[in-house]
Amino acid sequence: MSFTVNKTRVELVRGDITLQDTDAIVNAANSSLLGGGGVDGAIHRAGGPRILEECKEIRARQGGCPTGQAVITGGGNLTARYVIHTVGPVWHGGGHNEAALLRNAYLNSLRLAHEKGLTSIAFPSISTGAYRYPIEQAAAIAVSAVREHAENYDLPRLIRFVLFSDRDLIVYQAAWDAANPVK
Ligand code: AR6
Repeated sequence: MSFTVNKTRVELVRGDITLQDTDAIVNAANSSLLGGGGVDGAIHRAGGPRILEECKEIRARQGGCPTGQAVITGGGNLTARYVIHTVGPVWHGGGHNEAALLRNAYLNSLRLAHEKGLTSIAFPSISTGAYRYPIEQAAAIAVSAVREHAENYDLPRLIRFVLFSDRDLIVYQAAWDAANPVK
């Protein structure tokens, strides 16, 4: 599925984020920036040790990455030239500012891509794995943050959601449809 918002194409696909040919891929990292499981582990495995070295340099400078913020490194051995590491919230029931923090994770990643002049970026489903954010709610936040960025900025020109399962893809497609009813 793909859609156009202003000058940006938004795509929803099933796939593996480590294989994307976009300028940047986004990592669902943790505040330590030292790696982990899930998509974080897959990106560091596929990208090689250079990415972790850069994460450690950022840690030394700013002491990690707070929830909702984002930092950028090179892409190491990946096809993507950059990895944007963002930290989504852990789900604690919804009363701990989770929605705003998740929205910030998307918007701050897009802001970094815009500042770097990147033309394309791929996102995984942030916070919906180990961090247990209910995917229907997370998808609604993700698609509205992406739409908001695309309405206000011309870069990146391509924003791709890369969902890891058919079910996740269906949930994101439904969220997009719900947020963008056919007029
Ligand atoms: N490509 C695309 N999506 C993937 C891939 C992949 N290769 N691998 C997993 N996913 P998670 P979180 C999906 O747990 O919830 C890490 O340990 C997965 O199916 O990776 O934000 C970090 O270090 C799920 O839908 O991220 C943190 O400690 C989605 O990616 C913590 O997990 C996110 O799942 C972050 O948890």
